[in-house]
Amino acid sequence: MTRFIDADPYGWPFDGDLRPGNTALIVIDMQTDFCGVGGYVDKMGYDITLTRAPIAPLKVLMETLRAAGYPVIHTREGHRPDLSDLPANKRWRSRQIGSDGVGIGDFGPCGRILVRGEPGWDIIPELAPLPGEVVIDKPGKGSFYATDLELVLRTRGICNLMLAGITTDVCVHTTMRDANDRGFECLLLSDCTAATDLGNHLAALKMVTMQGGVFGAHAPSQAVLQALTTATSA
Ligand code: C5J
Repeated sequence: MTRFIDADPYGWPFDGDLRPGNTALIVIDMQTDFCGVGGYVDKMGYDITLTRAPIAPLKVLMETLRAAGYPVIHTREGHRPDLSDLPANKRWRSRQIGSDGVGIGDFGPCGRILVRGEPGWDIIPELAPLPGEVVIDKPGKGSFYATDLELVLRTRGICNLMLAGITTDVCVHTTMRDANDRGFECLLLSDCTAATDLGNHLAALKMVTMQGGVFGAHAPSQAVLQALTTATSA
C-alpha cells in the first residue's frame, strides 16, 4: 500500500512508502534560548512570538506521531562549558548583536547562552523529549555535523525525515539540505517551523519547492494528520 502526504511540490514521500519503520520526526532546537523569555533570541531583540508559533501545532503532531509509532528525535544546539567546541568567529559574531556585547558562552538571563546544561539551553517543557527518545547535541547549525545522527537513522532504517523546529532559515534548512545530500527524503513542516523573520520563513519554504523539490517538499502538519487518519481507516 502506498500513502502520500499532500505536500508542495509533490505528494510526499516520493515513493509513497510512509510508515513508522522508515520515517522519523526530527524536532530541531526547541530550546528556551531560541523561543523562551530571556533566551538568546529574545535577548537579541527578535520577536519570540514568531519562534513560539510552532509550539502548539508541534505538540499535537508529536503526540499523534508517537501514538502511531513514529520515532521522534530531538536536537539541541549548544557548546561545552569550557567552550572548546565554540569557533571564535561564531562567538565574536554573536556578541555584535545588542549593546551589551553579550553573546554565546556569556551569562544572560537564562544562564550562559547556548551552553550545555544551562537553563536556556534546555528544550522547553511543553515539547520535552519522552524517556527513551533520541536527543542529539550539536555544536553547529546542521544536525549532522559532529553528531551521530546519521548513524542513529541508518541503524533504525529511517530514510524519510519530517523536519520541525527552529529556525526555518538556519538550523532547520541546514539540516534539511544536508539530509537531502545524504539521500534522505525530507518534508519540512511549514507550521511547525519558524524563523526570527517571517519573510525568511516564507523564503525558506519557497526554496524547497524549486527544481521539482530541490531539497524535498513542505506541508502543514494538518496534511500529515490527514494522511495518518486516512491510512488508519483505509
Ligand atoms: C540559530 C537555530 N538560528 N537553531 N540556531 O542560531 O536556528
